Amino acid sequence: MTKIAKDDVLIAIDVQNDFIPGGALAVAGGDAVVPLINDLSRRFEHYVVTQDWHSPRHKSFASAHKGKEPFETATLHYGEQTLWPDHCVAGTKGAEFHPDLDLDEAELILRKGFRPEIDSYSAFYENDRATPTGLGGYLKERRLKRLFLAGLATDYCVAYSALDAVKLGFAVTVIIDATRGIDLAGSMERMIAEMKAAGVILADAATLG
Ligand code: VGL
Ligand code: ZN
Repeated sequence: MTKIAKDDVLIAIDVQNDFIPGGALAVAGGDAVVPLINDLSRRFEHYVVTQDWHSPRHKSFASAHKGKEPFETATLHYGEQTLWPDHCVAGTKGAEFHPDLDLDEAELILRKGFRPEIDSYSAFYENDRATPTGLGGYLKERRLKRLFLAGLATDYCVAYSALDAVKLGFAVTVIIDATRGIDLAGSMERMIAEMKAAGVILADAATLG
């Protein structure tokens, strides 16, 4: 058991309609994380949520690249980028949070990926690995040190956020049964291994009390 402390933070990553079965970039079982996260949100003193929030014709969309299909890659100004189906376009239904996600306890809603030329998997840095979102500063200024991550997708936005958080000096747990992955070309196994190697703790929700 891990005891939840007063200055621990729950961060729910991208629990949005487009990542739920039926959505534009559906993650299998994505809706199963919602009740777990709702329950956790009431047990943590601090609760932050992120929202993937793209401009139409965002450069991470295959549709913005002539002749490209979703899940292929392209070279953008910061390097290689996986191309996705159009998803989480600002102001659309798909970008909204899952209707059952309880946001009453959320103290911050952080949007990311809104710059048309840069994607942002991580809640801390965009995919150029240099542009900060401000979340690291927010948490540090508030002296919050232990982060517990849940949400979608395990192998993209959750994993990139966890790895960046470790680099920023936070103690990081991924609540693994409150996440679901995309699993593109072995990404699930690879990112779980990377998280473990970086010192990220993987724990089930039932072990937090
Ligand atoms: C995500 C791919 C593209 C995620 C967001 O939330 O994991 N993955 N945009
Ligand atoms: Zn996205």
